[in-house]
Amino acid sequence: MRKPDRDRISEDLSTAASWVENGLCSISMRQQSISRLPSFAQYSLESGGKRVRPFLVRSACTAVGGHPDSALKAACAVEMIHTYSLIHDDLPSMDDDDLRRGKPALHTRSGEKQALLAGDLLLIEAFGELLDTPLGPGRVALMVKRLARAAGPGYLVGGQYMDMYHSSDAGADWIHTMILGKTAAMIRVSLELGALAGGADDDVLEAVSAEGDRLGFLFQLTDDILDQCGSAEEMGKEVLKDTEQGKRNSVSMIGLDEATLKAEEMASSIAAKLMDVRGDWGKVADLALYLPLRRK
Ligand code: GRG
Repeated sequence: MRKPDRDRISEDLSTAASWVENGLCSISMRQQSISRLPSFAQYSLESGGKRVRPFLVRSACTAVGGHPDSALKAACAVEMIHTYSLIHDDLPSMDDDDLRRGKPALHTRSGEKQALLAGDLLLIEAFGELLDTPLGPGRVALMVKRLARAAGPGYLVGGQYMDMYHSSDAGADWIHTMILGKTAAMIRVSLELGALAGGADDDVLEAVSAEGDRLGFLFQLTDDILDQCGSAEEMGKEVLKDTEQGKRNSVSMIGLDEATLKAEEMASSIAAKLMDVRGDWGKVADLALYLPLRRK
């Protein structure tokens, strides 16, 4: 069985982080300024974060033989939408968190109107960036379509709505649908956009898309485990949130021990499936194996 090499994964994550952060330095919102709004968005974009989604975009692109340059705009777009979702999720009318990525959440630092509008800006600008991908219009259109679907009512926004109106007797299916929307869609689309940028054919795209959903579910499972037994210092955000709010999640449904076992089993199964997909999916498989071991 494949064993994750922690040092190599940290190195790969850090390479992807520097790569996308370089790309984010030249996004167009910085050139158009009739207000201070871009600087608020910039604060959140530059507040760190693991940059897991850009890592997935980059790794999927190279897995199918593409050059990372073709995937940079997609990686920036995905990170911008992810950051918008965190800014809006932290607002007092949503999950009401003051700490994000180890720093004051944007609304705490700069105000609620600023945070709301900075999130709007990032969502719109993400599509502007993606459209600048240096590939033919047909391929870019496919990428835009996938990203719009992942960020829309069937997934990210719809999943967030479900989370906001959590019912106390939510069952396993309801929770699964919420996670597919709130978390997995942005993980899945990261792999999809990277694969599209690298020139993947339909068979590879669909195989990777299915594993993307499972990887996203695993990501949330390990996030819920860390919410129970991780630390706010390491996570850079408040912990025990779901318990405090009486929300059921993938851990409270089955208990910590079973959830830990499930995370390990899912990780091995995803890694094995990915290694069967045409191309070199080793980096993504290693990330799956690393998720149950992560501390932040
Ligand atoms: C407001 C439309 C809208 C959506 C919000 C992101 C989100 C949806 C909610 C935040 C709470 C949460 C647990 C979301 C699930 C996804 C998740 C675990 C996000 C955190 O992602 P990380 O750990 O964060 O990759 P960093 O800071 O490393 O980028």
